[in-house]
Amino acid sequence: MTYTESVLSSIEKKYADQPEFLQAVREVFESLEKVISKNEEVYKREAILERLVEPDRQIIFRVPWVDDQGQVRINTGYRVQFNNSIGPYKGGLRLHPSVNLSIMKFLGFEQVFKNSLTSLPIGGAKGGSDFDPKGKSDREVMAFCQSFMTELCKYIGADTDVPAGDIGTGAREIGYLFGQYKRIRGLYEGVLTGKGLSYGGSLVRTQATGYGLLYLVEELLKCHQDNIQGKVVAISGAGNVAIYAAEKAQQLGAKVVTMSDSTGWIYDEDGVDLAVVKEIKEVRRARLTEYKKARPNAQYHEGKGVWTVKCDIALPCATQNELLIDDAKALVANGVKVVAEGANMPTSIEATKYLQNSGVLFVPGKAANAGGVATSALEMSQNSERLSWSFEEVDAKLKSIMVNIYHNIEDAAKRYDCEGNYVAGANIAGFEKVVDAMMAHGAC
Ligand code: NDP
Ligand code: 2IT
Repeated sequence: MTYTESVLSSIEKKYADQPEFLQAVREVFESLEKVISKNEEVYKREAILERLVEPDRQIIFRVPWVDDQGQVRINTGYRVQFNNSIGPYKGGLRLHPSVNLSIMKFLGFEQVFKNSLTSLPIGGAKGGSDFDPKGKSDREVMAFCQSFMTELCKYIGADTDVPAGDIGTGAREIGYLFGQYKRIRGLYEGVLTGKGLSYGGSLVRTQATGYGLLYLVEELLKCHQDNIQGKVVAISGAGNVAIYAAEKAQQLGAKVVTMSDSTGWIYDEDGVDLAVVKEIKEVRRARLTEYKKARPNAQYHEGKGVWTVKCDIALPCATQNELLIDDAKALVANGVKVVAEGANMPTSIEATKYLQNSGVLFVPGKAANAGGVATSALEMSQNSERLSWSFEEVDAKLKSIMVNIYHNIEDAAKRYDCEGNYVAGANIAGFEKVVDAMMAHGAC
């Protein structure tokens, strides 16, 4: 058994009840096999892989809050501080009923490599709660956020750990969380990113993940003597990442034909009307069923199915494991050329391999969606120097970071004889920087 296999086998036993975490580790370890084998004795002596898969710290806490009926409600809060070898912990907070330790750990683990790929000094973490913001009043969301931060504030800070948004955590939640942090700690500092523009937020952060995804796809196509103009794009999700991915795709001349939410999906052959989607999702926090009222020619379908349409580019931007083997087969049968992940781990390992073996250009989330956290790191820089940069300045930096990421992962794949395998390239390039810092810090 190689060193990589033996560490994987031991965590498969130890964390058998954490399927998402194991899925994320398996994918990374498979890519690292070649890198590790070049220097196996040293990595083994330094216990590099054992340290990579064990978070520095996992904080789990009770979150009590009072609902509008006066009932006390209890949720579980998490912050998994995974690895701070290259900078302060950084990563979002997810508020969704499915949140558990396995999901927090997979997201934290992915974040370590993603943050490394940005080339900025940020370590990896993730947090959140099984609280469901859907259907809650603003006051209930505020009560939850204040209670959550009352505990979380003991563990975070501008130079320690800087959380941000993720599923269910947007501008409203970040505002309440920041207010409570400031009140309890008495510090006005860049402890969260994704803040409002009036209190230290950065221009472009709202758009960053979606825009960054398209900047990377644009570069990928350019390097394959193609471009995005006139391409048909299928997008899943209708949240922060999906909306701004669609916006940039349209700005670059592509036609976006699908979007989805947790209950169904829309198909608009004439191209999705984003102003309608924004009004439904960002303003009214309603369901995509509403879309057809404004666009009678569009179709609305209950349940899954977004990957059954004919498209050139597929951008999964909703959640983990939303693109499975049958979806991959349907996409290939319909002639898809590019799949780039806006969400974290939306494609199963089996579906990923099928797409790669079918000649589809596949870019994993840790590279393709890194524009969000990269712009968060730019927000941290602005907070540190107490300045705000212009939209154009941040956007240009975001674009150059995404172009850089593409070339770094492409180069890493080439160096290890797997040209065009961007999964391997992203894992290897992300690992190289983190492992270098870990070795420099000694056994810690
Ligand atoms: P949002 O909460 O803004 O949007 C999520 C969207 O996905 C919503 O449309 C939601 O439906 C849908 N969705 C969520 N869970 C499910 C589910 N279980 N089944 C079907 N649909 C679902 O989140 P974000 O856009 O911020 O995040 C989307 C993905 O991108 C996540 O994987 C996240 O980790 C990742 N990501 C986010 C970044 C960010 O900066 N925000 C950065 C990098 C990655 P509904 O509208 O019904 O709630
Ligand atoms: O998955 C992610 O990269 C995010 N949710 C964004 C994290 C951040 O700190 O901006």
